[in-house]
Amino acid sequence: MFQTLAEYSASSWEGSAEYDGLEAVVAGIADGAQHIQAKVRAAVLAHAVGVTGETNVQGEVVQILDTFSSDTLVDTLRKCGRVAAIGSEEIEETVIVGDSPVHQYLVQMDPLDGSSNIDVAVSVGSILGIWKRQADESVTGSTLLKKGNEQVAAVYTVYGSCTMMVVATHGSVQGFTLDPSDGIFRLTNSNIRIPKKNSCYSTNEGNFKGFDSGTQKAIEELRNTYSLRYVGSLVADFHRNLLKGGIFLYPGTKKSPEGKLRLMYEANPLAFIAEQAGGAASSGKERILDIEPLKLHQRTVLIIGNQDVVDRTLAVMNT
Ligand code: AHM
Ligand code: MG
Repeated sequence: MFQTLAEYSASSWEGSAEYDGLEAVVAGIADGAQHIQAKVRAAVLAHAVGVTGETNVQGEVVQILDTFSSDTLVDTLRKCGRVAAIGSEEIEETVIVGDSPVHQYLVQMDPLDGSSNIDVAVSVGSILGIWKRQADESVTGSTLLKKGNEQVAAVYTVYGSCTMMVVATHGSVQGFTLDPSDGIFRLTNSNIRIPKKNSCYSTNEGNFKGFDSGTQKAIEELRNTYSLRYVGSLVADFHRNLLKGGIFLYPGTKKSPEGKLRLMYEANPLAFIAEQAGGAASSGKERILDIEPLKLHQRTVLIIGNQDVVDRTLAVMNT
């Protein structure tokens, strides 16, 4: 029998000072993910695909499901009673929830990553980084600006051919699959380690001309060595590479030197998960988890996956 998420959380975190209250936060995410996956699967029939007519803080078109996913996770995280503040891709300012001693956690999230793929039934997901608040730390807009290496946990979900949730804490990466018969997440992929063998590279080859010459050289080498696999949903590309081995790159271009992806709620959580699974993540200049954040919606170049292939790629890029 597969262990349930609740059983796993209780046996791993209950009574631990480092993870006190994490069980409630992860249960809140699981609850939100269930609602989101149901809405994503029913979206076309419920007339819930398409745009809201608004643009988000990054100037990107907001989908109806982006807003639904953000509101849902803010609500379930608020209700879990352990979260002090939330940063969301869809919300310009920090959402401040509470500052009593039980509000120990800070969450940064991309509520629905890859949402431009929804209309065509391609996998999307949610990405969340989890930090701890110091006991006496006040909760303000800048409380969320902590380095990735201070994360205590990170989670992503994939709404694909099945719904999966991957939960990482220090030294542990566990994969749970939603059982559609009873709505319970069950541990199906325990102790995930990124395979030693790298099988693919994932990047938007359409941007090739805009890359600098070092990046072009590195991609040409990857092209001649591995298969190309690119979904265009970071969470789905990352999930495949984590389970099968692979490297994902979203380099900067002349037009957007910092690339497209966001540091706090895309790069940091996935970098934390990759490192706990034996992989690596870099901005091309430094380890993702060491970047000093300056603003909530900051962008970064992201190169993430198998440690040896990330190292080799960086070496070629920087020669
Ligand atoms: P989103 O968070 O608004 O969905 O945007 C991020 C997405 C990532 O999921 C994906 O890796 C990337 O955008 C794809 O971008 P491109 O279409 O430029 O390849
Ligand atoms: Mg995203």
